[in-house]
Amino acid sequence: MAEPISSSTVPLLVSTQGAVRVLMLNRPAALNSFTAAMHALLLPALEDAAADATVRAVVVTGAGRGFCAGQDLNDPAMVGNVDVGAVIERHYRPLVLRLRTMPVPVIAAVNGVAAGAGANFALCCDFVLAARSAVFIQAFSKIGLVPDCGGTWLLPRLVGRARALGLAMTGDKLPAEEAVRIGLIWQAVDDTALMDSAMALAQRLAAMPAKALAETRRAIDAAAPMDLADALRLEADTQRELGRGHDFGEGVAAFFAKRPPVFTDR
Ligand code: T3D
Repeated sequence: MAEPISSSTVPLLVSTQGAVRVLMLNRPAALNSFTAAMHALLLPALEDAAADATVRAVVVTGAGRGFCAGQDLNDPAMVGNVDVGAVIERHYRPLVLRLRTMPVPVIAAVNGVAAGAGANFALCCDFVLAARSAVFIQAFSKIGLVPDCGGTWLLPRLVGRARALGLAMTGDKLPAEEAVRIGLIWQAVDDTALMDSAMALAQRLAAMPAKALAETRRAIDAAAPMDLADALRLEADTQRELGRGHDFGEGVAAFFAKRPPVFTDR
């Protein structure tokens, strides 16, 4: 299990509260923008959470007034004649694929501005809870790029083509409450209630059947390009597998015994 890291200069702070792993991006002076050093900690921290059977939910958040301003445009690894595609392949592709295949739910607690890859990093998570003062910005067009970190795939699926194009082409700030209204994120809460709300949701999810939740994400993502017949086949296959697991038996037994279930599959 990862130990809490206390040094304030470490770009990622990792802590554990019960069954919840909390990852805090920690470069507040640069709005927690991603550096190679932060990436070097972030993916392993997710791998570590995925491999630790005691972890049943993950919360990602940011230190200070911002959530994440995307790629650090000052990172020495980025300055000069850089192959931007290589940066995406090296850092963002594995990050997105890891997030979308985590064996436990991941919640983004967006405490402030989420821009560029920072916005799409949050949108890759299973739940996005945002402070009411937070804004989401597809900042890429302002620097001559297209949405990355999964943005081209996620945005139209979340809000439809018209809004995806509007957000991506203008790079305008989208306030948290408007993001909820258009279906981009799960919830906006008072700024002071953000972490308590995120932790309460995480603890609640941690008591649920982790494997079924991860399979729910996988099935919903996989069904998107399928026709109905194939999606029904996928549902049957997934239920067949889950039906053989401990958690299904436990859930049904707990229901009839009128007691809380204890789920363990992962
Ligand atoms: O090669 C590649 O780039 C590939 C990867 C691409 C993925 C991407 O994420 S591309 C998009 C990169 N992100 C951006 O373009 C966003 C840039 N930041 C902003 O537009 C603004 O900072 C915000 C709208 C996010 C917030 O504005 P505001 O007024 O609240 O804060 P600020 O004053 O602009 O920023 C505060 C500090 O953070 C400031 O530093 P200073 O002047 O106090 O020393 C600013 O330079 C720094 N900062 C903000 N964003 C970044 C950053 N430093 C480095 N990189 C950043 N992305």
